[in-house]
Amino acid sequence: MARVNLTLPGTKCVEDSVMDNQGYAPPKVWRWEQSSLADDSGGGRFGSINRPTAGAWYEQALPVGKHPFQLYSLGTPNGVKVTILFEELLESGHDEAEYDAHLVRITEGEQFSSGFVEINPNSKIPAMVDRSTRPDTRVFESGAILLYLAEKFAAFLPTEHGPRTECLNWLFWQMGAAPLLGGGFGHFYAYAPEYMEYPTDRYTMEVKRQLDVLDRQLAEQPCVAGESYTIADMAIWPWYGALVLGRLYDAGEFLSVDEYSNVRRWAEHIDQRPAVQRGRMVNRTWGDPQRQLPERHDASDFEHRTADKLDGAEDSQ
Ligand SMILES: N[C@@H](CCC(=O)N[C@@H](CS)C(=O)NCC(=O)O)C(=O)O
Repeated sequence: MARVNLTLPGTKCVEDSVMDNQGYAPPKVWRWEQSSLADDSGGGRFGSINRPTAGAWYEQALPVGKHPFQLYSLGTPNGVKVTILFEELLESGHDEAEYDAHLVRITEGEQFSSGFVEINPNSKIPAMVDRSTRPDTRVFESGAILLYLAEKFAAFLPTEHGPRTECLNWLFWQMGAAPLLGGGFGHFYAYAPEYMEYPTDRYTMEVKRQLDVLDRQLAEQPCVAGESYTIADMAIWPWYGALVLGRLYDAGEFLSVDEYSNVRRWAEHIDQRPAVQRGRMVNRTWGDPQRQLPERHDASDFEHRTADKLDGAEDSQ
């Protein structure tokens, strides 16, 4: 295999790094070794749901509730963005934003049912159907869902050209940045079957740079996109807010998150919002049972249907 031997000042020789990696060299053509990746021992925590092909694995229709919006999700940071927005809309008086939140257990492969794939061919939560339109409208990708709802209710998205553009700048920043935090840093720090220095260094560097971007932005203003709280804050908070609050990957000390005092101030402020506290509970199946609402079909569910009040609380994720 030919490889350029590239050495930059202050870096390790690329050739050396490759050889350090237990002698692994990629084959000419990569093939899916189903046996090694089909369970959690070989492919990391999510090894059992990884396949190199798209499409449904089995036939099953999605459940449908009574409200205009049907959300199919799980209380991960990407899912929480949307449940926070729904709860904020309801809190601010948009009664037509009532929603059913159905649980999708991604570790069980429920995102590969035919019903789910019909509304999101990419098989990732969150995905949503708006049943108040004719025909129904499917929306997938958390950023697209936030934008869709914000436009539909003319809320949490500035209308003036300049501020609206700035809000969308940060919304799309989050969509591009978070895979490096989740799929990069989080995967190698928290989920990979063993610790590896090269990817850990690479993604730690990037995540700290992203936190610095946010910290500088929040030094000048209370919210990410300016004076007002918008869908940009709702998109960024479940990832970067959770990180500085020490709730993500147990990585607060490792990343020295206390260095980012403006991000912390912003994160703590948002954490106090009642709608955010409710949004964090929806489709959550781990942690304190009183803070888990596996499915939400009514506003009263927060009081009556938390995991501690249901038969047999679900195991943590
Ligand atoms: N860009 C997508 C990412 C969604 C995503 O990665 N969802 C994860 C959970 S946070 C998922 O469904 N994973 C299941 C899988 O990979 O099969 C979004 O923001 O909606």
